[in-house]
Amino acid sequence: MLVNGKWTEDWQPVQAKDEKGGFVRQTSSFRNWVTPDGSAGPTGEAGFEASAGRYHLYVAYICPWASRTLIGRKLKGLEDVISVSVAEPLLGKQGWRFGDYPGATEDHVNGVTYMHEIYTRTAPDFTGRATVPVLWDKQRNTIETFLETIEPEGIRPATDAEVVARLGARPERLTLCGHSHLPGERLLGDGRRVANPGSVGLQAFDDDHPFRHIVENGDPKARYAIVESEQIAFHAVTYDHASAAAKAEREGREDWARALATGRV
Ligand SMILES: N[C@@H](CCC(=O)N[C@@H](CS)C(=O)NCC(=O)O)C(=O)O
Repeated sequence: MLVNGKWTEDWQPVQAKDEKGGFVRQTSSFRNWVTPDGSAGPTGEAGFEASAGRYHLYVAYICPWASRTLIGRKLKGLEDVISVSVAEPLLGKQGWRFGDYPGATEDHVNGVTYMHEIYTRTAPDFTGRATVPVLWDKQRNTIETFLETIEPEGIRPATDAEVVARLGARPERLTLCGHSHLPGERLLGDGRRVANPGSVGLQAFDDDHPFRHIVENGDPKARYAIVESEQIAFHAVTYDHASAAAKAEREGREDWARALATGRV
């Protein structure tokens, strides 16, 4: 199981029994509802709107609860609407695994090897079992980058439709975002704007979450932006990047040293 986000090996699942030996169902950790308009259901957070292609189901065929969700998906005609990844049919030392056991699949959405990684992606300090089934919201996950979308093929500019979906009903005329370190601005058809001021500290990096991708601004200047009465001015300033790179090198970060010196990985 996971303890404060760390996988605890050799833990064997022990299912609770009542005094007659009957099965006691454990309370699910994430219990939210998908509703027609994203309003709250009886429990959990609001905001999970029914939307074709938005959700991904993680199952293991050996698990009766997971199999029931597959039956429900089939009976409701949702096979083209909800995608599925299938874990291998054994609970190993690290729990459910995506691998090459016949009938199992890779994790098509997050590219993880173990189911517990899905839990810590949502709740980095999660404590509890990493069970199947899980219904995963692909849209919220991609909010980590706003003006870009990260896919198995790498990073690409988000489409306007993706940016609109991430903004939801936010009324603000200007939304500032971060994380990708790529300065830029997007004006949407409804007049709302989203801007990324860029990064002061790091002009290039590579990352493997949620998929391997590379970000490069191509020069070492520090980026920031100033917003004044709805106008955003982007700045790229020269500074003593050589000293910063030398410090990174002294501290054993050659990757950062190169990124600081050149803006490339
Ligand atoms: N919260 C789930 C629990 C389902 C469940 O217990 N799944 C089992 C397999 S049938 C599991 O993933 N066990 C993993 C573990 O206990 O570590 C539900 O009620 O739907």
